[in-house]
Amino acid sequence: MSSYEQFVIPEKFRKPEGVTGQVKVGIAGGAGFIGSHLGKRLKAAGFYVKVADWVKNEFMQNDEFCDEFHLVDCRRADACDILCKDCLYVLNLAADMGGMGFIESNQSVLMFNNTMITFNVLEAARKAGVKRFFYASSACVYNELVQDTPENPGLKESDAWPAQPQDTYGLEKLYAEEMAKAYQRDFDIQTRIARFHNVYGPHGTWKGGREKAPAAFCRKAIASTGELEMWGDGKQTRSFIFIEDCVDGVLRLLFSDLAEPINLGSDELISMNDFATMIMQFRKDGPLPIKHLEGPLGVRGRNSNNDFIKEKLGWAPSIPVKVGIEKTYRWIESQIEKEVAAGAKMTDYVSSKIVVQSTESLDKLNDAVPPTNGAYPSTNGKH
Ligand code: NAD
Ligand code: GKE
Repeated sequence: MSSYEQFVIPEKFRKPEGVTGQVKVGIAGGAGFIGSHLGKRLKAAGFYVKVADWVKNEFMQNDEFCDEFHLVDCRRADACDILCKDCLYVLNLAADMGGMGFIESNQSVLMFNNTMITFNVLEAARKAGVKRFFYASSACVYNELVQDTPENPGLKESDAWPAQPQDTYGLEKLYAEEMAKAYQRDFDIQTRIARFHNVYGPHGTWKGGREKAPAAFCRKAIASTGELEMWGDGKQTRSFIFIEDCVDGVLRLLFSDLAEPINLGSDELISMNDFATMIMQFRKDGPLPIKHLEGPLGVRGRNSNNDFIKEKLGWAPSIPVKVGIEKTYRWIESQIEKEVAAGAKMTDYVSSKIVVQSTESLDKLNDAVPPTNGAYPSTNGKH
């Protein structure tokens, strides 16, 4: 089955017996990249979408992806109660997250923040009587020892245990998975867990340090002139899933019977050198030489094994990376054009930053408003 055929949510979930009016769905982190795409899709399917996020979406008005927006901090139980009230389904997409320029240099703060979010959203969902719960896990849960060569044959779901994730980001995700599984065993709540493998597409973070390789390479290919900078020797490998496949996969999983964590990723493995070269084909004057720099590298090779998702859902992501990355490139090009017209310089975009850890978000835990000074740089300071 092609992923271009969008999943249609079965009527029994859209109009369940005994529910009058629109079914309410809550999305924690719903102003973020994946959360806002999911909100848009759920709204179009007829759901009433509630979003809780501590920032507003940079690229869309609230009514494009939700019916109700709560500017709140999901590390707080009271905020999560507001989100989950009257919801039949809840999706937790909130996390303090980013690519290699963020997760390696922010190990303590992100672990605290994400643990608080994990606890509070799930417990609020249980208290509110939510029936189905989705948790956004990550390929970062996998044991680093099975990711130490570029020729990764594909990580199977069972490769997560025995556990040795590379960073605290992955360890927290693994713990959160276990918590969701335990809630399902012990309480009247169905939990669904997907391990995303590097999701990319329009509206994703593309600058500031939290962006991942797809957006960073597009941005640099657009702005660079002599050479394109890259962390590492470029022989490290990954697979990348386009946002449309990701949204479709989340909905297929949420409304399925599959209660075990599954990979939600592409199995199209590519080296960073080949990926950057592919992206540079979209430049008017062709590819540039690659300049390799020291930087945070992550694992040596990571790929998704999709046997389990095919067996259980009869579907797997299939949008070729070349197709998805061209759409992403064109979108980033339009963002750069806008910023340059407003006074930015092309040279602002040729290097990637590493986000330095700050305790600002910890210090503001009990404040009514989220931190504003760049603790969440994807907002450009807008709240
Ligand atoms: P994102 O940063 O665009 O979205 C996360 C959202 O969570 C943001 O809007 C952010 O403001 C919000 N958030 C963070 N802390 C919050 C808090 N305390 N209270 C309220 N909102 C808060 O990232 P994304 O790419 O959309 O990722 C969504 C989820 O998927 C995250 O859980 C992430 O860890 C997971 N994931 C993403 C990828 C990927 O490649 N994008 C890969 C693996 C896992
Ligand atoms: N971000 C980024 N920016 N990465 C670069 C850059 C750059 O400018 N130049 C080279 N790279 C290299 C990184 O060093 C890494 O080896 C590879 O590209 C991929 O980096 P990434 O996209 O930032 O993130 P990873 O795939 O290593 O890890 C991400 O995995 C996801 C799950 O698959 C995590 O950071 C999480 O965002 C997420 O859980």
